[in-house]
Parts: sequence; C-alpha cells; structure tokens
Amino acid sequence: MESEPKAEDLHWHLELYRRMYLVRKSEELIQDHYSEDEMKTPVHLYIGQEAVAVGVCDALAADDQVVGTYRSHGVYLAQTDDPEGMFAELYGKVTGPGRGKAGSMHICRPEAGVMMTSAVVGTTIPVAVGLAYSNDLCAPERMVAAFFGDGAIDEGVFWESLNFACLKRLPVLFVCEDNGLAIHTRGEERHGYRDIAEVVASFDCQVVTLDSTDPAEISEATAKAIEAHRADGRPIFLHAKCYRFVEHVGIRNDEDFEHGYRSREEFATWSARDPLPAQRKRLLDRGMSELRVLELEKDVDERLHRCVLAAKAGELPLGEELVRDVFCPGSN
Ligand SMILES: Cc1ncc(C[n+]2csc(CCOP(=O)(O)OP(=O)(O)O)c2C)c(N)n1
Ligand SMILES: [Mg+2]
Repeated sequence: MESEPKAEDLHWHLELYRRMYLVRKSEELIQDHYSEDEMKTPVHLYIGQEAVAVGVCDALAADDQVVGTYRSHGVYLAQTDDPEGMFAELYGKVTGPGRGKAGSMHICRPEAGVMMTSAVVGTTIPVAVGLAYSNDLCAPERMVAAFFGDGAIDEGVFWESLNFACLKRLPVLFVCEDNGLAIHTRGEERHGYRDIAEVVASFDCQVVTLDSTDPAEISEATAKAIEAHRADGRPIFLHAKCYRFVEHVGIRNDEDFEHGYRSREEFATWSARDPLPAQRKRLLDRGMSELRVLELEKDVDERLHRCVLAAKAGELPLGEELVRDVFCPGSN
C-alpha cells in the first residue's frame, strides 16, 4: 500500500502544532514567572518566530546538528523536545543541560544535537561551518543548521563562513531568521544592499527565500533544499522572513512601541499571521476535532507546569560544581 503524501498527513500537522505550542507556552510561562526573580538569566523571547525553528528542525534527521543565538528557546525545544532541561537551566539548577551555568543565552545539549548557542552575535556561524567541515570527512550525511538573525549578516564572520562553506561545498544550512530588526535598528538602516538573498546568490550555494508562518511549508522547503544539497554538495542559505512580537530582551509584550522603531500597523499585520492560531485553524479546517487539539494543549500545559515546579525545586550548583566546566585562564 502506498503511504499518503506527507502534506496530507494530519498527524504530522498536529505534531508541528504541538511543537510550536510547546515553544509558545514555554515562553508564556517564562513571562508569567519572570518577575518572581528566580530565573537568573536574561531572556530573549522567540514569540512569533516559532514556525521557523519548528519547520526547519522537522526537516532535519535525528543526528543532524544545530547552533543558535541568544534567542534559541525555539531551536532548543524544536530539536530536543526537552522543556524539563530548559526550565532547569533557566532556573540555574544542576539538572539543566548546562548544569545551571549556561542560562537562556548559552543553552545547549550536544548529545541531542544542540551544539552551541551564544550571546555574541555571529559567533556560532563559524562553529557550524567547522562542524560541517568535520562532518564532511567523518559523517557526510549529517547536516548542520546554523540559526542566526539578520543582525548577524552585518558581521564579517558571516561572510567568511559562507565563503568557506561554499568553497568546500560543506553540508551546512544557513538559516537567517530575518525579523527585520537588530535590537531597535531596522534592516534598511543597516544594509547597503537591497536584498540579502540576491547578494548571497552570487556565492556558489542554494538560496531559498521564505515568507511563511506555516511550519509545514518551511519544513518541506528545507527538506527539498537538503535533497538538492545531497545531489550537488552546495550549502544552503535559507532566508526566512519572520517577526518577533515581544521586546528585544525581556518579557514585555507591547511596551516597546514607545521606542518608535516599529509601528502598531506593522505589528497588527504580523499578528494576523501569528503561526500558532494559523496552524490551529489549519488543523480544524483539515478535519481534526477540536477535542483532540484541546487534549494535546492540556497535555503540554500540564507537562510545562510540572517542568516549572521541578525546576524551582532543583538544586543550585554549589561549591566545586559552581566552577566545574567554567573556563578561567591560568586555572588549569
Ligand atoms: C558581536 C556583538 N555585537 C553586538 C552585540 C549587541 N547585540 C545584541 S543583540 C543584537 C542584535 C542582533 O540582531 P539579530 O541578529 O537580527 O537577532 P534578533 O535579536 O533580531 O533575533 C546586537 C547588536 C552582541 N551581542 N554581539
Ligand atoms: Mg533580527
């Protein structure tokens, strides 16, 4: 019997919704609890951009690798499905994947493929290319997806990394999450070119431009690009338009309009494309019962509630543990 095309598989669409819901609700819980001042970490929320991480990671194979930025809750959860570890890390507890010392901005879990995230803009891109260089020799089927913002393309290291990856035809997927902003500076105030996709297209790589908040569309475009990479070895540059709904750093939803870098009209246009309700509607339109969706949402809500309780009750890294794995020049 022939299997049904993936696009018609309702369970796949439901799973994409579950992962986006997990990311969104995790961050809403962060918003709810942040003022208790128990999470000792700055947070850069991903609310609004969920379809990108969920779509791209869905197209990756189980042992593929990702790197990210300081805005990586979405990438971490999409790749690992590990909110237990993430909340432990945010609360600075030894049960976190960085044993409570990485926080939100450096969360990673190499054994699950999240190799590095970093607060320093652009720094993980050359690491992704280095991983891909090594994989090319030792595990040529393995892809590395490097997630970075449109601000990172303003850094020289992005161009050096792209150049080297193209020159060596490395298995790397550059994912530029273009939310149009670097803190409060818009792309058009930073870039001396018209279109990043056009500039990158002059390198020997595939360029895929996506303006979508549909994770299935993003997953399918990514999978197609990976397939083409297998045929000719060219790296992939995925230019994904997206929008962040929350302030640059912190938890406030709307108070940053006062800074004047974005308009309420623009915000409303993107809100109408919010990936979460759009995917929920797609499920119902395709015939999924609302009861099934509600059950799934309840399961995720309860799981996240348990994550917060466990994280709060976890142990802090103390004594020797506090300095274990912490680099200090001259100490060893
Ligand atoms: C090397 C470096 N320069 C400057 C900063 C300060 N900084 C923090 S976030 C940011 C904007 C980055 O924007 P983008 O890459 O588009 O990511 P987004 O926050 O939009 O997800 C800047 C300039 C930094 N962290 N690292
Ligand atoms: Mg940006």
